Amino acid sequence: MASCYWVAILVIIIGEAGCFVEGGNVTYDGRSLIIDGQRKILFSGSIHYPRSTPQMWPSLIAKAKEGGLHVIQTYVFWNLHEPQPGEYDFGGRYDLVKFIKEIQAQGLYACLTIGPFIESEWTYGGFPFWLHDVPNIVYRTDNEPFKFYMQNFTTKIVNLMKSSGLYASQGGPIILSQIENEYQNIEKAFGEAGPSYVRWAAKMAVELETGVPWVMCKQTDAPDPVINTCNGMRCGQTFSGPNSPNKPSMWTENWTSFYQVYGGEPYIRSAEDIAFHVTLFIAKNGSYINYYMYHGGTNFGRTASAYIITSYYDQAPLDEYGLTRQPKWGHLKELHGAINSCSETLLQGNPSNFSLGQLQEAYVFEEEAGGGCVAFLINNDGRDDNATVQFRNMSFQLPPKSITILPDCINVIFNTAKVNVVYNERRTNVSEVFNEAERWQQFKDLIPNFLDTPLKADTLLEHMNTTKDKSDYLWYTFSFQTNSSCTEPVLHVESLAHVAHAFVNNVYAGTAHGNHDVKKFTMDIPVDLNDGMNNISILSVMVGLPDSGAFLEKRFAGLATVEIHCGDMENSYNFTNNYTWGYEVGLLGEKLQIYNTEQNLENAPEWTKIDQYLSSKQPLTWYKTAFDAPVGDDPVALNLSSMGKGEAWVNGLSVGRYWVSFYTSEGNSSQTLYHVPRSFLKSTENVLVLMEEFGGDPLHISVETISLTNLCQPSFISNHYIPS
Ligand SMILES: *[C@@H]1O[C@H](CO)[C@@H](O)[C@H](O)[C@H]1NC(C)=O
Ligand SMILES: *[C@@H]1O[C@H](CO)[C@@H](O)[C@H](O)[C@H]1NC(C)=O
Ligand SMILES: *[C@@H]1O[C@H](CO)[C@@H](O)[C@H](O)[C@H]1NC(C)=O
Ligand SMILES: *[C@@H]1O[C@H](CO)[C@@H](O)[C@H](O)[C@H]1NC(C)=O
Ligand SMILES: *[C@@H]1O[C@H](CO)[C@@H](O)[C@H](O)[C@H]1NC(C)=O
Ligand SMILES: *[C@@H]1O[C@H](CO)[C@@H](O)[C@H](O)[C@H]1NC(C)=O
Ligand SMILES: *[C@@H]1O[C@H](CO)[C@@H](O)[C@H](O)[C@H]1NC(C)=O
Ligand SMILES: *[C@@H]1O[C@H](CO)[C@@H](O)[C@H](O)[C@H]1NC(C)=O
Ligand SMILES: *[C@@H]1O[C@H](CO)[C@@H](O)[C@H](O)[C@H]1NC(C)=O
Ligand SMILES: *[C@@H]1O[C@H](CO)[C@@H](O)[C@H](O)[C@H]1NC(C)=O
Ligand SMILES: *[C@@H]1O[C@H](CO)[C@@H](O)[C@H](O)[C@H]1NC(C)=O
Ligand SMILES: CC(=O)N[C@H]1CO[C@H](CO)[C@@H](O)[C@@H]1O
Repeated sequence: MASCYWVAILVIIIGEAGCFVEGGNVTYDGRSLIIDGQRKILFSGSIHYPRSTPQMWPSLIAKAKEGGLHVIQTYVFWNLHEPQPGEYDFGGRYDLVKFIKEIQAQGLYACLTIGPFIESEWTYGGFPFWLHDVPNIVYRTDNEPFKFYMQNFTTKIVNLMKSSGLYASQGGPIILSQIENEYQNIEKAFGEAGPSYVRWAAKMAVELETGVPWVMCKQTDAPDPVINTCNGMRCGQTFSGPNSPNKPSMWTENWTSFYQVYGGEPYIRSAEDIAFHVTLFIAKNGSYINYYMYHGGTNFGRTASAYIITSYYDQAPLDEYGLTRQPKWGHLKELHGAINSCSETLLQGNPSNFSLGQLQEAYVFEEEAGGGCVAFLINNDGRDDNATVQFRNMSFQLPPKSITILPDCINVIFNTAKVNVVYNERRTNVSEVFNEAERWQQFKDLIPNFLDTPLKADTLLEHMNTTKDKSDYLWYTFSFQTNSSCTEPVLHVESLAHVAHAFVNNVYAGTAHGNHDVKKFTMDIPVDLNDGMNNISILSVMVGLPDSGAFLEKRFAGLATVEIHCGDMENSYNFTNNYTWGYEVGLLGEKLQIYNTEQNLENAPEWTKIDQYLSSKQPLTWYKTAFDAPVGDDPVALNLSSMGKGEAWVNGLSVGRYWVSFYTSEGNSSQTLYHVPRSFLKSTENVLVLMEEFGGDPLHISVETISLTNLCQPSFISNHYIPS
């Protein structure tokens, strides 16, 4: 097909580390991608450059290569790269070109998932918030303003890659690009405009002439020559296949775990289950598999989307700290080795499949007479016993819910349920505890009253549109005259943001919060009112912006109803509408950039000593201390289990939000350890600053190092097997 022809130049270049990377002509047919005329079965893994540090990239990529991957896939994070229209940032953790060059230096391929909508549990799905204020914009549909900015950014990225020679067609490592992301999930919401937007996006992308194929994931109507691919946990069972016989069967996101929300337990997907579904996909003609995530990393700063914890896909083959998680990493490495050893036959052989029993089947790839033969013997029966099957006059014992690989149709080299890898576990070693009050300083943030606020409005304003995402925090304030007939007053607040802290006449009155699945929450707290004038200040907090669904630009967050109910309901006050509200965006400490090590002396905050006995009771307080880097190279984490909710900075760099006081149904914090990359640290005098919203106890914070220990008994991990 003419449209499947990709112009390309074959170049061989010498990568930075001195190993050879062959770039070239990337095409495809119904069986696989074809790179320089050679069909390929490719294992890929997602590693997102801003979720780790440039200092970590070489070792993450090296461990991915050692684990048998051929490709590293990353999204491109629009909000980081274009913080204001036409203003770009590609430095430090955002250095996409450096990341791709590191992949190339290690002799791997890259898949660039531009999006530029990426979802990815990333705040606003990767969109810069300024898009919200573009007049008449509707995201991700046939809307001129949106298409303008989408095309503008996509072009910017493609041109950046081209100018660095990074496409395979130029001799670089990028063999694939993605446009849009799981769009079919929301396509119906846009009616006729949905399919026409898909056609526009495909055409726009193809016209950028990258010289390598484009994919659209979860998009069964991806227009030619864009390849439709599968995302999910079990694509060997769920994928309806390519939409053309000329396109290969590709799985662009095979979830190794699942993202975790505050209040949620980690999702533990066993090595055996992943190996089963990957092997099934290969057995059914699949030729490309990407692990989402291979390394999840850390949602530094305020980059996580609504209610998503700071640690991202810690259960991936490489954990948050970049340590190999066993047996997951090793078992998949063995699987990749087994498939690589017979990939020639898989790609050249004729596929056939037949039944071996009620719940057993064989998938066979056999070359012409005298050639190779590969068989996959599948036991779909999850019950305890082995199934005995006959295959080519030989008897095989197939363990429950497993696939056995025979690289020559005779000998077994791998079974997905048989783990031959030594299990490991993480250990922490406490390096320093800050349990002396003298080591800490504190700064109590200001609670603004109605009269102090710079912005007034006669209605409740929408949270995101007011903060412009400059801060998680928005103060809603009002003052009112009470009536002595209001007995037992209760402040009633309904909110569509994530958290609300109420202060009455500068005194903390209470807190309420929502959760990832239920957007609206209600707060009813008894309050003490003065006779006469009262000041009510409610701090509305967002824990990340939403990242999914149609009409993201129209989402409403913030306070929706505010009333004071008196003992007798007839005497209630309603402040929801037709009342003058005062607003303040962000906390005073944020405006002072209190977390920065270099302070502007003129308006430097007044830090004070902390009182050992009162320390754990104070809301909205900043804490500061200093510490030395732990000796050695082991990864470092802060143990914040004594804290409530807030954000932490080390040497002015945010290690992310924390929320340890949000317990799971089993009574655990979703995350207590917070990664501090080694590159954030100096050897001595590292400044740690925390913003604590509820009043946690800083005296029990510790700095810890993380290391791995091998386990003799794998029972702990096996118990967590989640059957499919
Ligand atoms: C690219 O590969 C295709 C298929 O293998 C081949 O037909 C085409 O001539 C190649 N193009 C170049 C420029 O090498
Ligand atoms: C993208 O938009 C910026 C202004 O925001 C403009 O300077 C630039 O030329 C545009 N680029 C393209 C490729 O349209
Ligand atoms: C694999 O490909 C062959 C040849 O195109 C086809 O006959 C067979 O149905 C495919 N198998 C699956 C499971 O799709
Ligand atoms: C071969 O595989 C296909 C796709 O998995 C399946 O629909 C079909 O039933 C299989 N055929 C036999 C004979 O088992
Ligand atoms: C299996 O054995 C039968 C008779 O014992 C023989 O006819 C057949 O060719 C054998 N098949 C294979 C694949 O070896
Ligand atoms: C089940 O099969 C596996 C692999 O074929 C074998 O190692 C194991 O001993 C068998 N188990 C039983 C109980 O037969
Ligand atoms: C733990 O840290 C201490 C120093 O704080 C060190 O002496 C000890 O060897 C470390 N233990 C491990 C297992 O790393
Ligand atoms: C957002 O705020 C601006 C004022 O800053 C206002 O003009 C606009 O109507 C608001 N939009 C929405 C959707 O609330
Ligand atoms: C205030 O008090 C008067 C009586 O003193 C009563 O009539 C009125 O309803 C009260 N207003 C509110 C809002 O409670
Ligand atoms: C308060 O006012 C809001 C908006 O006008 C209204 O929806 C709500 O029902 C009122 N509350 C009561 C208790 O009347
Ligand atoms: C708003 O409140 C004022 C007095 O506070 C009142 O006169 C006016 O009627 C109210 N308007 C509406 C629409 O309720
Ligand atoms: C395409 C696909 O398989 N999607 C599934 C991925 O896994 C999640 C969680 O198990 C399911 O909800 C999706 O339907």
